[in-house]
Amino acid sequence: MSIIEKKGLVLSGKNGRYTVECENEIYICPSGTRVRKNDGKILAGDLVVFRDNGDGNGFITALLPRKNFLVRPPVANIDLLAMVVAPKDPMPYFYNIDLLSVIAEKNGIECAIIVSKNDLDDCAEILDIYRKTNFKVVVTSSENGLGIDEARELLSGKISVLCGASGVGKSTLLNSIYPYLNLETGSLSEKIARGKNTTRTTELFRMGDNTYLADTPGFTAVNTELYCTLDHKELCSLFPEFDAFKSDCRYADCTHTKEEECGIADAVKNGDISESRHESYKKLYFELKSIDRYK
Ligand SMILES: Nc1nc2c(ncn2[C@@H]2O[C@H](COP(=O)(O)OP(=O)(O)O)[C@@H](O)[C@H]2O)c(=O)[nH]1
Ligand SMILES: [Mg+2]
Ligand SMILES: [Zn+2]
Repeated sequence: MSIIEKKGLVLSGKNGRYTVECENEIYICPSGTRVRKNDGKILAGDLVVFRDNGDGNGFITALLPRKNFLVRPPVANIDLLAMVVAPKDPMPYFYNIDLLSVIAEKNGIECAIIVSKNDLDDCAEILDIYRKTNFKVVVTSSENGLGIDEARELLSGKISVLCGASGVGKSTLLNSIYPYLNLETGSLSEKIARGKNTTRTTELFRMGDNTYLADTPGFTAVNTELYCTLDHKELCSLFPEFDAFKSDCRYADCTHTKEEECGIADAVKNGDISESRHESYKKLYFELKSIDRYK
């Protein structure tokens, strides 16, 4: 009998057994130790080659190259980091958003801001800040349906990681975007949150054709990996909207934190770069600088 090899998308994995989707079918597949030894850990979002056993089971024979991955949440081949932010309940904490955007940027992942709860309060501050970045910004309210189609469109055809502080309205938003999925309120986040306490695996949820979502319970768990991989000297390049103004700095080695005649600081004064983003930059710059990695 000939062996059929197929290409599939890993949705989840635990204890060396993976759930792999291929042409709308689900296969349960262990992976060979040789694959894990040569190619490393297999993550949700990975594309793999597997042997179809013909009975719903398979066997992973190769891990295909990734375009990117995150350590936490552990997901590969991410198209979009969608950060959900509300004007209040809870109040936005812009530093956390910017920190996440830096991690995304470092990993070559596009960022978007989904403003939630627009019915609750004025979103002008959030819009002022993020419309000056290259992030896509969508304003929504699950209460009155504003922006729900636009948010669905934003996520469509992509593997997205949805994140945002607890209570910001992620589960409610997903129910508004995908009512036909009948998700229990909180089901995505809570399912993952439970999983996180015991393992570090993450599950991708299929929301529609070629549309997958991994949502994460909160902002809290990203810092340590970040500090291991980032250098304060590269930080400026991870705030993409700063780039156009760097050439206006007087000093070639300008850190854009306190120098005179700094193109970034001038752009903030002129309203081309948001002050909040620059504040996040400076805070993170000094935090990274103070870490002695060689201890
Ligand atoms: N006014 C208003 N309340 C919302 C909206 N979206 C969510 N909520 C409420 O905010 C609370 C937290 O929502 P939830 O979806 O559980 O947040 P999560 O923790 O991010 O998943 C719930 O009480 C929701 O009813 C919205 O668009 N407008
Ligand atoms: Mg939730
Ligand atoms: Zn400068």
